[in-house]
Amino acid sequence: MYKFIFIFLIIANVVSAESIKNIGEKGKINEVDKIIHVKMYDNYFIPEIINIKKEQTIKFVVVNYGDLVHEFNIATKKMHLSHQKEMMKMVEYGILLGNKIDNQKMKKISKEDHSMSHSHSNSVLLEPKKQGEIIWKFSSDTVLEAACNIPGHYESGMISKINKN
Ligand SMILES: [Cu+2]
Repeated sequence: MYKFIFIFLIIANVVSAESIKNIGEKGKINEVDKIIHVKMYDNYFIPEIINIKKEQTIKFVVVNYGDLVHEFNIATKKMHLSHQKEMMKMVEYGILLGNKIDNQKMKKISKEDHSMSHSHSNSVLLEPKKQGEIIWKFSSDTVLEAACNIPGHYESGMISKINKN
């Protein structure tokens, strides 16, 4: 049984408030149009294509079925690429281990380096067997993809295409 423990973490995300607006906005629970279940494996997502309509508010229920820590992050390709540098730093600091997140270390280090700990509504970082969720309103025309930015995962295909039609 999967324990429904939510870790709404705490992603080192370099996204500014302005670029967040560019990709949509945090959705409201009472405005959810559709629920999409996302399964994380090592290293891919199911589904690989996410079909939504513009202006819809989607609740993503994300479960990590892999043996590694994974991220589900909704952003532009450019944002993912810059976020990957932050994730690399989290690995170097020893915050992000293969199958674990050292939350205590993250807390400690983030006091000095804020990019190491702020939580963003467009992403969730999950240890194996954990579940999380994102409610996102797709209010922009920007081309988006969902991706995992843990070093090596994006390159190996941990991306889902987001189709707005
Ligand atoms: Cu991953």
